[in-house]
Amino acid sequence: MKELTMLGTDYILDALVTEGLGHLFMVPGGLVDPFLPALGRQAALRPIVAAQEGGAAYMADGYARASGNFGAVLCIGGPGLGNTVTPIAGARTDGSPVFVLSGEVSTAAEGLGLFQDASSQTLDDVAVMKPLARYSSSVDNPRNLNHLFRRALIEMRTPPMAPVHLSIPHDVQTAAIDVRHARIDPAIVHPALVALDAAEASLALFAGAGGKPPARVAVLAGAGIEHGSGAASLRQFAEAFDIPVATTLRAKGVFPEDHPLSLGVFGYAGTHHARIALSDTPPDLLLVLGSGLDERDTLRWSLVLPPQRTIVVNASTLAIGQNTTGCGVVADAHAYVDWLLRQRDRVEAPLQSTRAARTVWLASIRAQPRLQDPDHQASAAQPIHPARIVADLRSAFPRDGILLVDSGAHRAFAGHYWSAYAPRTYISATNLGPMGWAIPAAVGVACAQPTRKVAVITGDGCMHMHGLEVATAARYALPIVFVVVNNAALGNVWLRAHSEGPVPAELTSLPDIDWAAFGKSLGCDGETVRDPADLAHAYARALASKRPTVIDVKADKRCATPVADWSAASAAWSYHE
Ligand SMILES: Cc1ncc(C[n+]2csc(CCOP(=O)(O)OP(=O)(O)O)c2C)c(N)n1
Ligand SMILES: [Mg+2]
Repeated sequence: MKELTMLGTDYILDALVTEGLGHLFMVPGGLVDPFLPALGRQAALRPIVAAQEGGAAYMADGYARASGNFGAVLCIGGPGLGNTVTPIAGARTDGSPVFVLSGEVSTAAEGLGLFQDASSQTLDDVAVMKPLARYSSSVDNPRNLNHLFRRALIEMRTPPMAPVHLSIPHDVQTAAIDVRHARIDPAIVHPALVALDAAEASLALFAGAGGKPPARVAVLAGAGIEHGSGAASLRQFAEAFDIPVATTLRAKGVFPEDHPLSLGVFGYAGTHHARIALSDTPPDLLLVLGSGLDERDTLRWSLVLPPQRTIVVNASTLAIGQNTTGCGVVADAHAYVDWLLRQRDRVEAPLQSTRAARTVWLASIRAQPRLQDPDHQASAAQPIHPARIVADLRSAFPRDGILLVDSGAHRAFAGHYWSAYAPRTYISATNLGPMGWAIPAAVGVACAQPTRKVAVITGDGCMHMHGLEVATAARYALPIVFVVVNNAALGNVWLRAHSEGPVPAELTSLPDIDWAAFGKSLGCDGETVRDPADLAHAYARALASKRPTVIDVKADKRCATPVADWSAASAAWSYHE
């Protein structure tokens, strides 16, 4: 006997709630009209209406990253789905699980010339998403809804996680569905699997060749350890044997950056400590946990990975096989570290016997400067030095607050001068770097973590792209602190272009917009800061406010980004080496 009948829309919303979502990011439109009354019936899912579908998709991405669950976005097909293309590409390259639901004309009307028809007969929304999402399909029959929805969820959450897309025709949205979604067991989609033969082989590297155990053992932790919630296990392992830990920029915060064993970020905008430990003289044994080992994570491939001195742990075989001929372990990074902790008695002797030597090594590294130009953090210059903007925000911001960082020169200043103390507290779209991402993504983060402080470091160029979403933060009373590093330039590009002559300099300059007035006009608080001495007060007021605040900080575009190590590695790099 059929217990219950619901509409397609109700089935979908109920399924999202069953999977643990509390928010749905959306922009309404005719092709998803049936969802509006359905949202009225579903009290457990709060709809957040964004200014633009791209913003809604970025919000879903931010929600996914801050919650550790996934994020969902609802929009019309055609123009609405088109607006999500860059956000979904960004989610794909950063392994962020975003579920895109787009509306479509009724199956019986495909290709007839209906307004906004983007079915497979015309613009083909499903094909648009195919190269970006791991799975993109139309639900062309109500009887397929249940199993295609399950499939999309599983595809999305299977490591490495990826966005997925379902196109829901109008008649499927309004069809009667006589089945309910049953929650997918997390153990199925995120199994704690470790390839045991390879893991066993990795133990031999801890013992060392010829009975001489490696002393200079270090860890490079990437996003995989964050996805697997492995930060606590990593810390336990590092502390058990005094092993120093660097993180990639994408994983900044998975190991507390004020911990005595922290080397900080290795790679783009990273620390001197991480460079000295990992690349100046390669360590005796490097354990790479869940890093894709791309250009930025490897300091432009200046990270040398000698076969007998490297263990690379990754859920993706490709990430291992493409980057090393050494010891590769196909495993979730968290599962591997837990496995290693269970084998503790087998690595205890070599790691304890080398502990003193390792401590001396680390002390010699930490005796050297960690940051490039640390005095810039206290600069009293006007226009304001971006390093000062970052440093004063860090001082004002709680340890467990969540910072989002956008794309531009400000990303390098934040990456270098910010210290993150916990996983998922430094969030950035690292691999694609779409400008403006952080502004809407912060709305998603604030929805996922309503008790935490949320701040954004963005640029004026980024504000031009997605700044309107501060209105969404105001609409839903999310007290996000938006710090606009306003240098009246596409600063990152200007730094390269201005020496090429007046035309390149003009093309990369922007008008000096009053972003505080812009924020106020949209329901936010607004502050303009010209004197660095006023930063602390502006931050304190914004953090105490119940409304979002847009802080327009007049910044100096001429400040070089703190990427000297990166530039040196780039100068030395050759693809054919
Ligand atoms: C969508 C998109 N378009 C273009 C770029 C190329 N780009 C990278 S940084 C940048 C300038 C960013 O300007 P702004 O937000 O003012 O930050 P600033 O560099 O001044 O700190 C540009 C144009 C990009 N990353 N993303
Ligand atoms: Mg700028």
